Amino acid sequence: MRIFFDSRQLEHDPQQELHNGAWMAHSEHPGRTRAIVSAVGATETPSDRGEAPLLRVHPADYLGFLKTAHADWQSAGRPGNAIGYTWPVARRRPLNLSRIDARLGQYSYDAATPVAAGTWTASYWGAQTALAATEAVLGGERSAFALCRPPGHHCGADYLGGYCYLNNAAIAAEAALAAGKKRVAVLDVDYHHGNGTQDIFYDRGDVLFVSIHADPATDYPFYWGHVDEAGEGAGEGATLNLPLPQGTDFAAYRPALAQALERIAAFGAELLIVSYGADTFVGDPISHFALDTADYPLMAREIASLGLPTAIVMEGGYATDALGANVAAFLSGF
Ligand code: SP5
Ligand code: ZN
Repeated sequence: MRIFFDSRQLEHDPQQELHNGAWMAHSEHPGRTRAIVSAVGATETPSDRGEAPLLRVHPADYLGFLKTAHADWQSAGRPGNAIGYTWPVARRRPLNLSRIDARLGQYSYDAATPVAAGTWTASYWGAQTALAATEAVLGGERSAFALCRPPGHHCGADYLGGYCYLNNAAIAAEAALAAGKKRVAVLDVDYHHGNGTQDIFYDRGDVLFVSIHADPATDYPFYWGHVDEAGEGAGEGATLNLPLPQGTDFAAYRPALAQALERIAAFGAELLIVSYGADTFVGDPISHFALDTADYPLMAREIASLGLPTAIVMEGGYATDALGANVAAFLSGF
């Protein structure tokens, strides 16, 4: 399988996240990616397709914010990483505010997603990595892997969150549509609900979003990923959420996966994007499912049995010591 990776993604090195009321070392660190690189073998560097494919998902003002947020933070005399502390919950509207704290609140939804010096550069090359893998499957590859970092599935069109800044899976889906595909499916198997991807395509009938994840009643991101979220307008029925309880092992995961794949087949997708998170692993330090390394090839084989051209995009997975083996195991199933 062709594997795409750009080492500039390592330039994102966030220092801390707010967790249960205290600052903790950030879970989403460059060592994750190094562990995957050393386990998967040779990788290809993506070429630069520019900002146009990013702008199919994210508005220009959001990209502008991301590019300068850390420098603006430093100009305001602040130490460390840029992070918000006030959020416009009521009647959020596109005010053109200049104070960095106001801009951070406008363009984010949590305090777990700092903007560091290398965040824009890393996110940009992460998106290019997703585009390269998508182009490979559009060009006839059966499957390709985008080793993206930072992850993408929690951020929406104009907000960051959940360790995510650019939505790599959504950028990939839009690229496939721009290349002439009529129907694209995104299957999100990260432990956490892919709220950003869901939001981007919620009212769209051309992109099916299916997610298997920890029940948001107990797990981040809490507000999204409940079973009754099924899309709206032209997207009515083109969102499917399959939340599962903490403790779920692969035997209990499998029926949900079968239901997800049935829906994707019925939708008539011409291309599949898989948001793959290895945080469903039993040893993940911030998650509570019980899948094992040996389950990932089985999971992948079932997904591959759809017979669709498939671009796999890396999302979460925080058990760094097992991460390389888990990703390699998943890819081996294709
Ligand atoms: C892409 C992805 O998997 N994002 C996950 C976002 C989870 N956000 C916060 C979960 C709370 C756990 N915080 C633990 C901090 C320990 N350093
Ligand atoms: Zn996750």
